[in-house]
Amino acid sequence: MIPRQQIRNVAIVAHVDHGKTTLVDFMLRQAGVFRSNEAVAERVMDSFDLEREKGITILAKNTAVTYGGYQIAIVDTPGHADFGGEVERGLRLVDGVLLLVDAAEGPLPQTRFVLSKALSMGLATVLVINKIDRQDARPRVVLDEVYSLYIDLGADERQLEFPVLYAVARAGQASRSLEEPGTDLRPLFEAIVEHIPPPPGAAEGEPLQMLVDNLDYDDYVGRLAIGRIHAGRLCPSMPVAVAREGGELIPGKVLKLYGFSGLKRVELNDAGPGEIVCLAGLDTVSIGDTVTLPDSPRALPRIRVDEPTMMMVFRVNDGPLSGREGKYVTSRNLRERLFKEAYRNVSIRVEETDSPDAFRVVGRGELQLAVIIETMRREGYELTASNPEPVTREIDGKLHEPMELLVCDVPDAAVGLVTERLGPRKGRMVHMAAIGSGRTRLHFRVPSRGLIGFRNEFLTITRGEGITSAQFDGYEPWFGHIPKRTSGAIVSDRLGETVPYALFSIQERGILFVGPGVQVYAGMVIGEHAHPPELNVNACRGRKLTNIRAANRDENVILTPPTEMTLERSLEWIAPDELVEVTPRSVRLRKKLLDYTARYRAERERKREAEEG
Ligand SMILES: Nc1nc2c(ncn2[C@@H]2O[C@H](COP(=O)(O)OP(=O)(O)O)[C@@H](O)[C@H]2O)c(=O)[nH]1
Ligand SMILES: [Mg+2]
Repeated sequence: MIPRQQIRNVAIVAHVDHGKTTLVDFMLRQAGVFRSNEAVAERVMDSFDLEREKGITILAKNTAVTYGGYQIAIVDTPGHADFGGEVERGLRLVDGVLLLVDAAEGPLPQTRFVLSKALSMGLATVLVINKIDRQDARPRVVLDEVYSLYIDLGADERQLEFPVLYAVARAGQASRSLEEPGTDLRPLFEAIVEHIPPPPGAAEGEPLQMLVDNLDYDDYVGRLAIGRIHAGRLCPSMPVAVAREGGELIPGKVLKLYGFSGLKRVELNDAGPGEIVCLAGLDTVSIGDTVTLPDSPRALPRIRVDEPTMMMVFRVNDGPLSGREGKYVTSRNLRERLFKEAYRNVSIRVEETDSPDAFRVVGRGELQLAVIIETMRREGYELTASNPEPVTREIDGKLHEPMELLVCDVPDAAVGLVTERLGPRKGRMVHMAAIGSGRTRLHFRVPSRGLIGFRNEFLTITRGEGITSAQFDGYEPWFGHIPKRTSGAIVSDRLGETVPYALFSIQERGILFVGPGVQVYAGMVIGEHAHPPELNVNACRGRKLTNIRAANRDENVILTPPTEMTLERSLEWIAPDELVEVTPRSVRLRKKLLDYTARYRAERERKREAEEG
């Protein structure tokens, strides 16, 4: 058991890309976790496939190092707003945070979110102004901006006395002053030991209380519960009880007890208050439960996270090509998998619908839902997903919708265009300021649904030079109609394989999403057309062959390469009467109603209703 005074539990929080996971790399390295000749992947904590591919952190994960006789547990957290629930979950493990802020970008929406959570939980903070090596770094201005943020968030005097470090995480250097460049991370470790308090003690003889904060799985010992001991003592083969939601108490036994050391789990003989541990043997445990004693149970407050704001309907893939590529295609497969997701992901909710084949999946944003779909398709699932919709609320009898605070850093020349494009999306500018280097920072309040598909548009109009991020920012009365997409769909009118000759003429009518030799079906969306709602085409029509023509039938056909519709792009692009069909090997777009006549009738009906108002 580690004496409580020697424990420091700290989370690293920041806006996305401000350098959290890189800093953890060097903390692990400088704490001697790796052998000097050991090859270690960059951002080693981003161990999840999708994290490595996207270059972002998706799940909060913990590790631990020893420094000068102290056990420092480190929780790396995601910086993207969609994964805010992971930050809230991670903060329940710690007594303080390292708040990282990029010396050029300064505090951004997620900085505000993570700091507001840390301050409201009364956690100690250490400010790390990172990336001071950047050409456009402005550390002094950024320090002022961070101070104003603390004050704006209502930090009390004690919370305002935070130490400041200047760092180059990518070089493993930190320093207390800008004048003296750092050589290693010792000043950071010192600041953690000095300024992050040890975990609060628990009275001798207090019954065991361990809050389950995360779940994992081990092929040998099965489900693992990760959490922090708040009181009492834990050891292997000890009888315990799991206090569940609603007060139910499930008896169990600790099979194995582990601590964390670097990237490894190490077996422990016992552990006490303040330690973050991992135990095996409780197969029904879920996040938020308390592991306590059967004869004197004492549950801790559960982990509550902010309400989700974005919803999609996941449905069994009932398209003509369903079941060809996936292992899991039935509604029973889908239900089991989705409820398992909700079980281990605190910021996801799954709800039944009136159809046994469809489930409402509610989360923090498009990216979070897209990550779930991508993970499931890699596991072998097939499904269809509807376009993302905001989760509305009735407040004082009036329909309200979720709002976002959108911050855009753009080259000065793009200010007008960005503002103009946010107009029809009901975006209102609330603040504008120059941030140097010919760039302007714009703040908008926008309905969440107004931002669906905006990310790609923003990158196009700022030619990739803009940075944008958004953060949930309360509710406002419904803003009325926001056009999701002004263009129409090019729809295949039959089942078959696309041929170059047919595509050649279709491509003049719009942008194609498919090339030749692709399996299509009636009702499948194969491109974008200038005029809504749709253009029905035969993409499988070959050239009428005569003897003369057979020889050189396709020589004059030049096809424009199709626009690749990634999963995220597809989810942003589809209209309410369309779906994204997802299988392990394909992402297709389709109309909800595959039959043209049925769509025609539905469109007529819609128009009639619109006229009747
Ligand atoms: N210039 C510079 N880049 C850095 C520094 N620290 C991290 N980066 C880069 O910033 C990017 C995002 O880093 P990451 O650790 O993933 O950020 P996170 O999203 O906060 O975890 C990566 O390309 C890093 O190499 C630094 O001190 N200076
Ligand atoms: Mg990260």
